[in-house]
Amino acid sequence: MTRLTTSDIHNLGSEIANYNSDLIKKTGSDMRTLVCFASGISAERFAEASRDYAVAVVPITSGQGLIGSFAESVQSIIEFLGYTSFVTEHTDVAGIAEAVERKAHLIFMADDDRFIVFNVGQGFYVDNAQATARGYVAALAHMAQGLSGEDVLVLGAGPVGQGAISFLKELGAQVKVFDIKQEKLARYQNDSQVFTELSLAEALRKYKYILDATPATDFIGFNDLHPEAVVAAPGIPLGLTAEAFARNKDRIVHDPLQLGVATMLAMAL
Ligand code: 2YJ
Repeated sequence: MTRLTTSDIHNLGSEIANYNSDLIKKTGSDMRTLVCFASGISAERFAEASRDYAVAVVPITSGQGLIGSFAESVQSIIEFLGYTSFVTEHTDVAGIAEAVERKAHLIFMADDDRFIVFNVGQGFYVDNAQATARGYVAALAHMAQGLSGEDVLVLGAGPVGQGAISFLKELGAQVKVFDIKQEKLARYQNDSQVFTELSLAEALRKYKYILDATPATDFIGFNDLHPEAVVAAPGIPLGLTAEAFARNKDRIVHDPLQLGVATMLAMAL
């Protein structure tokens, strides 16, 4: 994932209820329902855990340093889902120590390469790429009213694309994958459930359901897409041109952080 900037996430906290309403409009389900589906837990379990779990977010200064309001944005997503959370006063290792002292059960933290949530008591972590993949597949499946037997084109076979492909297979979709780097497709050569596409232009026109897991920008124009295209686009920046986005916006789920973080939370329980 490309490094987020402050402008990608400014107002995220104050806009979260609108974001959720928009998600309901597009998918028929709210964020909570989607992340329960993505993580395979029940709505009851998700609600019950909110009473037991305290969540910390630790700002991390290493590498390129803090992203203004990153930790607070993560916190606002967690709180919107009904969980108690705090951003530690300290950063880095001291922040992790503070989170444990303040009895956090889950600790969110991100540097320039990885974004994880660590489950302290149970000793495992969930990576943002994996969670984002599952969250966006959940959104696509709800927009499509089920993906069993449906063709789905995955663009990009990096960590998010790979995670999406395995969840799509679980859901019984017919997975098609394209990556500009052909060597990334090698892992699917002997996979009878995944078909490798060699022409992006042909694949884009052919398939209605698309999951864009590339970090590339502006490479999908309005006329490139299937007329009824439905798109889940976790990649930052967006692969669709401004025109393609504007003309399909009721059938596109795309955000900088929300669905990925919400799914991390559900998967970490
Ligand atoms: O704590 C902070 O404010 C910063 N260290 C946050 C850095 C956030 N990291 C990113 O945006 C990177 N692109 C890593 C995300 C990996 C997602 N798979």
